[in-house]
Order: sequence, then C-alpha cells, then structure tokens
Amino acid sequence: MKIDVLTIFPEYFDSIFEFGIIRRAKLAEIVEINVHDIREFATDKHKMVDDRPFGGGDGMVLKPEPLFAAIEHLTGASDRKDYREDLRVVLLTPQGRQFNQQAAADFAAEAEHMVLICGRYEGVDERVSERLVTDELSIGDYVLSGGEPAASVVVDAMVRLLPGALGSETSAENDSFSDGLLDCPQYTRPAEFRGMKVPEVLLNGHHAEIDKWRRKMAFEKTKKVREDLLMGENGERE
Ligand code: 9D3
Repeated sequence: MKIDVLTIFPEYFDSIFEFGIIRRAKLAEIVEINVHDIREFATDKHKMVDDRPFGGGDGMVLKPEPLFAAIEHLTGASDRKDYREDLRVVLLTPQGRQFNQQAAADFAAEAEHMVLICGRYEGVDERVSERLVTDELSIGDYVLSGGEPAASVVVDAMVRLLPGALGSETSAENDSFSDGLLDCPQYTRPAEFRGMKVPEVLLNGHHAEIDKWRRKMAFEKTKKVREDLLMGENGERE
C-alpha cells in the first residue's frame, strides 16, 4: 500500500512512523508512506494555503487550489469519478463518520493507494469534499487542533492489518475488537510483587482452564467499562 499524507505541518510526522510495526512494514516494503507540505502545491506567489471564510466568521479555511493541485499530482485525477477503484482520498475532519476497526480493515483490504488530507483551522473548502474526497473520517468525539494526530491513528490501525505487517507471533485475529471484547489482564514475573499475587490459574499450566479464565475476565472487563461493545447494531444484547 502507498500512503500520501497532505498537511501544513509535515514536521509533525518526522518520527511518528519510525517505530515498531509501522517502521518494520516500511522496511519490508509492505507500505510506503510519504508526507507532503500542502504549501508546496500553493499556486500563487505568496504560497497561500488558507483564506477567510465567505460569509464571515472566525478562523481560516484551507483553499481548494493547493489541494486540487496536490491530488492531481499524486493520483493523476482531479475528480473522484476518475479515480482507480483502489484509491481512497480521506479527509480527516470532526464532521466525518467515526473511524473504527471495521473501517481500518476495509481500507487495508481494498485500498492500494490512500491519500490522507489533514484539516486545520475552521475547515477545508467544501469543494474539496465534493469533488475529491471519497471518505470523511473523525477519530472520535473530542476536539483536536488539527487532523494530523487523526491521520497518524488511521495509518497505524491500517498498516498493522496489511498482510505480513504483524510478525507470526501475533495475529490480527487475536486482537481486542476482532472478537468484540477487550483484552483480559496480563501478568509477567515476578509471581508476587509488593504483596500482589498473580492469579493462581495462570501459574498451573492448565491451558483449557487458563483460556476459560481469560475469556471470563475479558467479558467481565468489557461489561464493566464498554457495555456498548456487547450490544448489536440496534442496542440488543448479542
Ligand atoms: C467541530 C468543532 N469546530 C467547531 C467550529 C471547530 C474545529 C475543531 C477542531 C475545527 C477543526 C478542528 C480540528 N480537528 C480535526 O481536524 C479533526 C478531528 C477532531 O478534532 N476530532 C476527532 N477527529 C478529528 S479528525 C480531524
């Protein structure tokens, strides 16, 4: 998969993709990630990327021209009806549908080329969404200063699902959220620390018993802090 990130703060990404699974995936050429300064695509001599909103109001709006030039440069198309079917142009915005594990899995399975546009200010000129954007995504109901942290979240969740990105020791199927439950508690040595003992069941080597305990703990934790995960689409208990 090839990922292009469009941002007015390219330095934000200087180290964020240089660790762990993403770094390994890059080295193994499972993913190629390029970060671009939107300003490099500015069309006027002052390299303007933002302007005041029509109709008045606070803040600035990202201008359409640099983003159209950038998408045209990166994809060869400037209308989403002309996109290859394996291209996704994503706008990170508080107005988007909420990103989740299913969306990550769908992108990882279907997209060969992703372009992520990081919003800032009061927003992005609507004509970018109208003509260029295939998906508008938010990462949750809290206010960020811009789309950059959201883009890093989307990249991380997607890249680890690409074939070969996870080592053979772990599998994406084993993850929390693929079975719809939070993880069970984990312990390592020492077996007793400051008076706190590791549950006996984990020490006795009975693997069937251990699996049963882990499923029970995962279910109870989920019920306690994330009961919504136990519910179906219509709020019915699954
Ligand atoms: C909805 C809030 N807006 C009211 C005028 C202002 C505003 C707040 C934050 C406009 C832009 C932003 C910057 N945030 C993002 O670009 C963003 C975001 C977020 O804030 N929360 C969760 N997901 C995302 S994805 C992009």
